[in-house]
Amino acid sequence: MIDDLPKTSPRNEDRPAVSIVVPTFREADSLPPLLDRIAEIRQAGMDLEVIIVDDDSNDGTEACIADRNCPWVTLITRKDARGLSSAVLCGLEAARGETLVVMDADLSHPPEAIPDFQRALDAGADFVVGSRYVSGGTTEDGWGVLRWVNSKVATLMARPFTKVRDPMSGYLGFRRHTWSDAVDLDPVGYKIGLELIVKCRCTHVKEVPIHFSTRRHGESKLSLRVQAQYFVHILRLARWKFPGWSSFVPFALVGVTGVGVYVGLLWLFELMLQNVLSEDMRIILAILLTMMWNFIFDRWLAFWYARRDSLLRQLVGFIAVCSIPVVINFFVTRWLIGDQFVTPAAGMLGALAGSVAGVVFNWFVVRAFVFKRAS
Ligand SMILES: Nc1nc2c(ncn2[C@@H]2O[C@H](COP(=O)(O)OP(=O)(O)OP(=O)(O)O)[C@@H](O)[C@H]2O)c(=O)[nH]1
Ligand SMILES: [Mg+2]
Repeated sequence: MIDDLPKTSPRNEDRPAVSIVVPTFREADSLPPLLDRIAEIRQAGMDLEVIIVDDDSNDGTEACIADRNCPWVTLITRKDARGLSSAVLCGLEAARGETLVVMDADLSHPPEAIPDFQRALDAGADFVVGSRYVSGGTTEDGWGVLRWVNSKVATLMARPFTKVRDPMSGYLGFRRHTWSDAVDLDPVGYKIGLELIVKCRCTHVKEVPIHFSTRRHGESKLSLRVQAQYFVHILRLARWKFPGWSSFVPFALVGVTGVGVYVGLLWLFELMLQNVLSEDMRIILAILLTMMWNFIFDRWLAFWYARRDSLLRQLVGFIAVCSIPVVINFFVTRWLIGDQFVTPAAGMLGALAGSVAGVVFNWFVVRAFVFKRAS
């Protein structure tokens, strides 16, 4: 029995107070019990609609919804599009309520928590998460070690973006204006909650404890491919939220690999080209090839946003900017070789001297003049 509901009178005839968006793929067996439980909340007085976004499951979902003939349930069947996050965004577009809730269809998320979501929003939260990891939240037994570790690692990776204890939760609530203020939503992967918390710039996130049940019907869609997409998602969020660090850290790491490449090339050329090229020429060749290495990986990893610009112009600019550390590298390497150091060691010290001179200066200059952001 659900009583003492927060006040959610409809704003007008056509608009319900709460819209519940339920992405589904092959969940026909879970939908009837889910809708029965939501119907109880409606009967208790909460004005809500349900929007089911199904990716053409062909498992009886359409017949199930048609048979129930509930005016407050809308089924959107996507014929071509696929994916959980984009299904959620599609449902949010169609939702008419002032409060928006997103939940799984498989009964993992108890709909009875929705009034608590509304209360939290009324109390000033700008985002609500149904959480397993706050006091009062629980997870049904039966999670294998692998899944538990998986969830913990994923949660840890989300730490730089939010302090929420359960950012992996797919049970979410927020007001319409929070969602419509979101910028650059990018529905890659599975974790639409994390995407929304970051891109809606939510500062006051409230976690409502829930009991997370294990699904009774159907199969999990959390495949290995979907989990791999999470890394891409985290990378994109990092680039969005911390663009400076997301550029500088790969730039510095590529620089470190460049030292290794340079030393390896010097050593290789000494073994293979000693009788073909002079020492100066071998150093210059190693430097040029290392510069190519750095250019390719910097362009790919550190200055990803400028990959559509002219490659030739960027290459020329990159070589010009690198000329100072390159000259330092050349003379230090040349000076040390044969004196007290064998070639690879001299190369290492030369490259380090060049890198120290170049890492911060080069990054700023290359960023400002070579790999420019589109305005
Ligand atoms: N429309 C749509 N819904 C999806 C898609 N993938 C998953 N879903 C739905 O998203 C919700 C979460 O998916 P689940 O497979 O339950 O993922 P999970 O909760 O992490 O995994 P389990 O706990 O094993 O169920 C469910 O309601 C799915 O039916 C998709 O590609 N398209
Ligand atoms: Mg599930």
